[in-house]
Amino acid sequence: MRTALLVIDVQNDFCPGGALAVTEGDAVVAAANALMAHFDVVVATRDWHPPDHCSFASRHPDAELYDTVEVGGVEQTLWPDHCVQGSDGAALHPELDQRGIHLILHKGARRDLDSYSAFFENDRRTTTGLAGYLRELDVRQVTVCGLATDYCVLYSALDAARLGFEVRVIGDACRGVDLPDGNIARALEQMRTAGISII
Ligand code: VGL
Ligand code: ZN
Repeated sequence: MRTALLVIDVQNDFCPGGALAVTEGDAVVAAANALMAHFDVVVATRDWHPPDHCSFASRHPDAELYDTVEVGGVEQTLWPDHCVQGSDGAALHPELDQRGIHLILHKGARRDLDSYSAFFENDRRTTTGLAGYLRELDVRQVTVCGLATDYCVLYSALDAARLGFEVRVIGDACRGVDLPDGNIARALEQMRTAGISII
């Protein structure tokens, strides 16, 4: 049985100075680098949106930033334009050690469907293929770190647990958006309730 580290969305746009900056987002880089050597398989994800992605408030002139709207029957929070495919903002943080990464998985690449989780897009049905990749490599235990605790880390960890992996989240190696207020604490509680160890 093998172990995997998921390094979620450690991209410039989620770090200080980025389009959707998470407070201290860049603080996870050193931790992620130090963790990589301890796992058999390392997967990094990149939020990877087309320029007219449905999660961008700029696509919804009648709504406000951070409002929730419905897109094709799926609830969608509206964000600033971020992680546009091929842009500097979408690049992995320059100090993230890419030598340790086996797979870079793009998510959120469909114009009309967002993906917080590394496993399923937000319709909760469209798979990214990651579970199959990990299972084929005999991975049973998945450890999650990265950005943001209350969005992409949360949904990735919950999906991993639901798929039957043993899941751990490294608290020190994650930072969150905390929007709305208290969202990080709620996310940690939700993960614990799902049987995920926050270590
Ligand atoms: C994320 C909001 C929008 C994340 C991605 O990586 O947590 N959050 N897109
Ligand atoms: Zn996004």
